[in-house]
Amino acid sequence: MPATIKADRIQEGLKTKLFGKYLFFAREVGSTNDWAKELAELGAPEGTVAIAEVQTAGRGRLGRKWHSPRGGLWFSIIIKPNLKPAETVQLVFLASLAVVEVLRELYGLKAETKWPNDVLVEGRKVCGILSEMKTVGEKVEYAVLGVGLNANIDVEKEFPLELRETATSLEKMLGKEIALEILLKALLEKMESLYQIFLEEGFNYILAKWKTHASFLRCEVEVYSGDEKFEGLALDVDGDGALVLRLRDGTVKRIFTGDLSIRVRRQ
Ligand code: BT5
Repeated sequence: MPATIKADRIQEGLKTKLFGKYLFFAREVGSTNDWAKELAELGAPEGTVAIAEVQTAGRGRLGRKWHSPRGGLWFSIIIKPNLKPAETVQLVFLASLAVVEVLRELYGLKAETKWPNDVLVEGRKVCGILSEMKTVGEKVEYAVLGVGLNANIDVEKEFPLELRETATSLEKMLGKEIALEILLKALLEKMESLYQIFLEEGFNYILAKWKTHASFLRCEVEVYSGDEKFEGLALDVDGDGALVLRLRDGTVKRIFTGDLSIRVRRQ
């Protein structure tokens, strides 16, 4: 049985003002994003966290299944940003940057960001971020930022065949289990401090740091976006969070959402 979260330890010594001040824990829920949305509807304040040991209906983008067995870190946080709906993508960058920095600082792992919402270790997905929101007109009433991090997961045993090639876990990378409550605490502290910087300095600071960990930049990549497939050189990620791709015919295209894989790594 993998080590799971010690819920009573999470808030012990937690050095945040907002994030995790209110924390809801369950052994099992459908999706912590859905749970956090319900809490937001009931008036839960910014920084409220919903966390579960197991998700029975964990989701990725476009309703894809997110495997969430015991041992992983599955949580969602309510944010009430003063952003336009299209700008909430910035929170995804903030969250993935926080995960990368924490994995580097706590465990010395060479974690990397991958556009648009992934964190990789040794080229495999260890974490995905899902941002959802409620809007009223052009205003965001709240956003829910879901973080799924494969922590104490035996990839070979717990994941279906198709994921074993593409996914990894901290346990697999470190050869041991980690204390989930220490990881969660570090993540909440990092997310809150980056959010503070984000509010004061704007998105550019976050994006610039995110790019320093983005190994796909300047690589030959392919991107599936909707029904289309694009191939080319990943030039940049711009201030709208769009991938800037130089296509084979030399034209430059901005892509707002999709799935990217690296074809040829840069030397
Ligand atoms: C994501 O979607 O990567 C967002 C994942 C967000 C999960 C968190 S957990 C807490 C909160 N509550 C939720 O219900 N969701 C959030 P996307 O980029 O669309 O990637 C989904 C794809 O990743 C799937 O189609 C699989 O191929 C793959 N996948 C599924 N489970 C995985 C896992 N545990 N680790 C790595 N890859 C996985």
